[in-house]
Amino acid sequence: MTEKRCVGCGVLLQDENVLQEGYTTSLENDICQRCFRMKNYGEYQVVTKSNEEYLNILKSVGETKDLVLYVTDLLNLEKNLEQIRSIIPNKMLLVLNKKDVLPKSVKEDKLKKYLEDKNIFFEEIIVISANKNYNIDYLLKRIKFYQTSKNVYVVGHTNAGKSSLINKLIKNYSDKKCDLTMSPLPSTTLNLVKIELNDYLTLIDTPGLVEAGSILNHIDEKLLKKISPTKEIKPRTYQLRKNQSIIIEDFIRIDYVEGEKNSFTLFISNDLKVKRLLNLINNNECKDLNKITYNVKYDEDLVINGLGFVKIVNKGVIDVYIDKDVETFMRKSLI
Ligand SMILES: Nc1nc2c(ncn2[C@@H]2O[C@H](COP(=O)(O)OP(=O)(O)OP(=O)(O)O)[C@@H](O)[C@H]2O)c(=O)[nH]1
Ligand SMILES: [Mg+2]
Repeated sequence: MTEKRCVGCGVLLQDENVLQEGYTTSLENDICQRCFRMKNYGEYQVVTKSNEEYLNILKSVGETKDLVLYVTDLLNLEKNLEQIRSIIPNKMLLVLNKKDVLPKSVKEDKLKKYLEDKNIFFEEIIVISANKNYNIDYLLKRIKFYQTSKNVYVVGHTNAGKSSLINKLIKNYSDKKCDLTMSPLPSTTLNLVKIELNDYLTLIDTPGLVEAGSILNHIDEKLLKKISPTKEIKPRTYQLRKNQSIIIEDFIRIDYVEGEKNSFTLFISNDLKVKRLLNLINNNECKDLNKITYNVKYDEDLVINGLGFVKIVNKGVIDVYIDKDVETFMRKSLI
């Protein structure tokens, strides 16, 4: 029997076990039941992939000489972008996706400069929005310029928008049908999916690395939808004095414990509720969560993996209360 794969996520189709990956009611279908439900009803079924599987896929990409697009979500830039280079030494373009969620005032050149200053080696950095069709023409030109063979791989962390980008390229530049499944849930794509754009270019979608430290892995479906911004973020600025605090929904608390009057600007989904506490003493909200203390220098961001970041203008000390498994870190301010 020939193997048939789901056109949405790349999983091997099977009609025998409803509880296992790749189930479909009939092998006549082109997509698995999970993709069908995501596409038609926005219903999610969580799949946990081991990162080992993902790394093996990346290693196999690294064994080719093909051009690679490393897609990353601008709101969730990785702490160590260059890590990918140790697995994939290929020619690589860094594609910064979801430009549309950052405020329009944020200039592309500034974002590029920020990353160039880190001395990370990519052939070129290209800012796009797959959803809003921004800079996709330019990206295609650069793909053509750099490609070393017909195949071009699209890699990156889960939710970066790899499948969305390929869908957009195929929709814009070919009359082929491309139905890669996209969703705000981690691990949507499950295996390699090859899609021929034309005789000279085949795009290969890959499953994304699931970061253990991403908040996406530690919240329920309802919150997941709330957390992924679909519109331009309206930054929310709070002027805090010592002993004041910000609480995001009921899962993150940021206490300003030491320093002069300071400005905290939140770059997170507009749908998330935020409140300010004017006196943190004797208020125990969220205090059952894990506490991390940061010494903030001038002009830094507190990054909350999977959620976004908080720009802090002056130096001071903050206590962050958050689920112990969610990664946070400080970086030089992006914006
Ligand atoms: N605002 C915005 N959202 C985007 C953009 N591109 C993708 N998304 C959203 O990001 C989420 C993830 O998109 P996918 O294309 O499924 O991401 P992926 O990288 O293929 O994810 P995996 O298959 O899990 O590795 C979906 O909710 C998309 O709608 C963009 O340019 N702007
Ligand atoms: Mg995908």
